[in-house]
Amino acid sequence: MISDDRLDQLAARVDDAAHHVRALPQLTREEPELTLAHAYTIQERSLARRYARGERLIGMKMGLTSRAKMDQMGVRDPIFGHLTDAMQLPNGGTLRFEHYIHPRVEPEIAFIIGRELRGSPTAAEALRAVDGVCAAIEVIDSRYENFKFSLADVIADNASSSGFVLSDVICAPGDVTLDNLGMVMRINGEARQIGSSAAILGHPIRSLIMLVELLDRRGQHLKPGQIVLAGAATAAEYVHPGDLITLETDGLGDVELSVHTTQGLVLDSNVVDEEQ
Ligand code: OOG
Ligand code: MG
Repeated sequence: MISDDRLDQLAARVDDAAHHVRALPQLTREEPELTLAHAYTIQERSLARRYARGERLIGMKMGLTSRAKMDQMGVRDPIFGHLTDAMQLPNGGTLRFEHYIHPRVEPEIAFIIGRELRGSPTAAEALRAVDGVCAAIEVIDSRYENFKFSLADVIADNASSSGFVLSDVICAPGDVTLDNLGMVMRINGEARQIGSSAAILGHPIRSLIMLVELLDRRGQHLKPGQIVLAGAATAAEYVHPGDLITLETDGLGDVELSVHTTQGLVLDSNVVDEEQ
């Protein structure tokens, strides 16, 4: 039996790893009995520590919603995580490499929620609750050594959430067909991942529905204004200082992010405190 204090301790451990940019052994090595319910509790408590530092919840993300991602990570079940304002980077902005352990990028579709969404909605109900749809690059950064984890580990680690960039163009849901929307992610001009929105559970709206159902089981729901990332359509790519990442989509906007280091920056916890 894992005690409540122990869950607090594990939440502090994953949060410290993220905050101080240090890789961590998998929690399930020490706690092989960790259940998915425990893992979501650790996730929530690690988020509480971010809120205490002044971060604000602005949305949710789904992960492992495509076969490509499941195969890449060796984990077969969709999961969700929380997005805070500190994770959002401007389109065309810069990712500060020192603030991440081993960042990877992936092409995504994002929904902007217009109306409260709870329970187990139909596709039509889910679409009616969506105000806007846009393209996104998600930056994931597992806090675990070698980017390796089990299902419970990755849930406890807030589904590797660490950054995201939305396109400037936000389409009305009626103006875009999401069943087979092409996406090309380039690094330094070279096409590295080519995919389709169909790879996301057949249609990204299914990912939104699944998120609402998973939240409902924990007595939660989506609120107006929240951003939802539906999960990557393709495998993720590691990025390195100097890289320029672009995402082009058919009908949704384009997204761009560059990766830099800051010469001479000495990383200590104060710097991370100021700049995360
Ligand atoms: C887990 C998060 C997966 C996605 O879009 O599938 C995810 C990971 O791969 O580290 O964000
Ligand atoms: Mg993702």
